Amino acid sequence: MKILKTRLDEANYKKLTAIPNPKLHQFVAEYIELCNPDRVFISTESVEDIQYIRQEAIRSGEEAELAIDGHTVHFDGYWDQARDKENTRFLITKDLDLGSGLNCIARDEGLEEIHSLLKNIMQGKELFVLFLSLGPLDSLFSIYAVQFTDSTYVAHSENILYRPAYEVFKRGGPDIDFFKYVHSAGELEENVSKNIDKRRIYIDFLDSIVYSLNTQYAGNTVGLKKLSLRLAIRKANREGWLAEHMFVMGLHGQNNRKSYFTGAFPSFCGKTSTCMVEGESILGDDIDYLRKKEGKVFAVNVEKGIFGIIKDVNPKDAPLIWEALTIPGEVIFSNVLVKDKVPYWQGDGRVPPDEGINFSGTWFEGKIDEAQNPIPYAHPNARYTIRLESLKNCDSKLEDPEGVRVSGIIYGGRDSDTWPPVFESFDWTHGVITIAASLESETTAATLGKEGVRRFNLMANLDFLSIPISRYIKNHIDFAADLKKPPLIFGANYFLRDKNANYLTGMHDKRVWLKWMELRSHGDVGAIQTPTGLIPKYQDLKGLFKEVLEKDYREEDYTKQFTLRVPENLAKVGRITEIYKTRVPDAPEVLSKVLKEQKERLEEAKRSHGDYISPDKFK
Ligand code: SPV
Ligand code: MN
Repeated sequence: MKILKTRLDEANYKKLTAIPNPKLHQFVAEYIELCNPDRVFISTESVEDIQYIRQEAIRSGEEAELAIDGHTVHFDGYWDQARDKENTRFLITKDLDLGSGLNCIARDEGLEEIHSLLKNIMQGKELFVLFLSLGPLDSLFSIYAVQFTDSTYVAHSENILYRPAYEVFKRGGPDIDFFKYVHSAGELEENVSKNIDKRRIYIDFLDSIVYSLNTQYAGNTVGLKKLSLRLAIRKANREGWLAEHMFVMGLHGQNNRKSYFTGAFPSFCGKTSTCMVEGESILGDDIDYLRKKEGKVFAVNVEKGIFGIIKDVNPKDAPLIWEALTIPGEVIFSNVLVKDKVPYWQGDGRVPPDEGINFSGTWFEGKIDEAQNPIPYAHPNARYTIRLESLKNCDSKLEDPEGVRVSGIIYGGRDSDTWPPVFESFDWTHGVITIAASLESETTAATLGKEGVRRFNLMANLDFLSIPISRYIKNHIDFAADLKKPPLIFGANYFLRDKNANYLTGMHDKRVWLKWMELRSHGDVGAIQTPTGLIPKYQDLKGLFKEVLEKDYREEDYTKQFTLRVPENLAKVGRITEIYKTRVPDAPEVLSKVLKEQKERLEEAKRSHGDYISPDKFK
């Protein structure tokens, strides 16, 4: 308390001590001493405090105002445009078993390194302390969190993306348990983190703290986003629920019926475009918590905003996001091109200017980087940050502390040749194993390295796993195994191609696949049983194409899309079996059994019908 009294001015001391929580005071004092900021701002949820952070973001230069009221732009450094997997490490002790394949460092060594990097790192800066909630307030799902940051951009983003919880901390007294994040952008040069070689994201489970240093990119810095997902996966593991890298959306069915679905897709595979399709409603695009109650599964969105990929947002393909980005209101654009206070990005449907300011500083057509590579006018991972409520299709249950009842779970990846556009598993365990735990996605030009290489990414959550893979799969299998009517599990693939590499489905067809899944979750349509799962009947899809897209759906298109590709499916079972055999030797026994059964069904079908089996053979 003595430290707090000397380091905080009277108003901020009052705000902090209005929360009667000694653990919190201890934490704040400890890191103020270490980081040594010039000033400390304790943020309540008052309009003035929220407004102060917005203004400071502009005054400090981490954000700049754009032409439209409420819009700002932020740039991350040239080498700070994405999550840093290499320098994201778990601090481990001898008795902390994370299994193999995770990036770890001994806790003593990691803490020593981090604490020495943190020493005086905030000198000359203002520290912001924020109180926030993961999930809706006052709910069984809520996890509370305290964010330390010296970045006005990070503080501002958190206020857009998460629910404020200062009042909850005040009411909760000494009993509130919370996640903690200590972030510093480090030394800045032209408002971006300078010491990228000292970028570190260290996760300490024993203290529920994540440290993030010398970076500004939100995926590395915004504590409640991916940093908390790693902490939450461990908490969920202890407490018997699931923390997932999933959207959650409402699908609108007959007679005003609404059914909620969640969905996991690796980055750049159509996740946001799925939960944003016309005619349905969105609760969240990135992270959910799932819990069971009275034999049913419920989900909440951990966030209340979107930190979304802006590439390809244009009036035709993403009209609702486009609208939210072009009317007055709070929006942070990041890593776009700015000319005359107007932001431009790839795929926005406009002709970009040939010069402006971008993530490389002053940019001009033909500019190259140190490695002689051309610098694009906007980064492919450029983003926007908005509140969900600024979208017309925001679902009314976003803040419901009960969450929404989950009818189905969708897993999708970028897959040119194996999965059909949509299919359902035989049951929960079959879905967890052959769809979720078998999820792969092909690399795109947007990621480093070769294009079209398949990457294993179970539940699209591999980057965030903080428990052994075997345990994570077992938790999924167990989660709904005791439910009479667990959510249905579906696979989706928007990237299927024919032999000549032509896409077999249209951009908007996902609207039909979603409607079919909604009908299935109520038992309103039948399905055809194939060796890998249940697929739609032609007549049902024909009706839906007419109803939803006003399109005549031809049987020959259906046949091409839903033909069972036996060699590709066998190859997939082989790959996945091998991955588990080598990387997860302790995987639950049922995994190899279910994969083996899938293989046998495929081999039998091949004996009867050959390599490529049209759906009518299974009728
Ligand atoms: C993702 O890459 O899955 C994102 C963006 O949602 S990030 O915040 O970088 O994780
Ligand atoms: Mn994500």
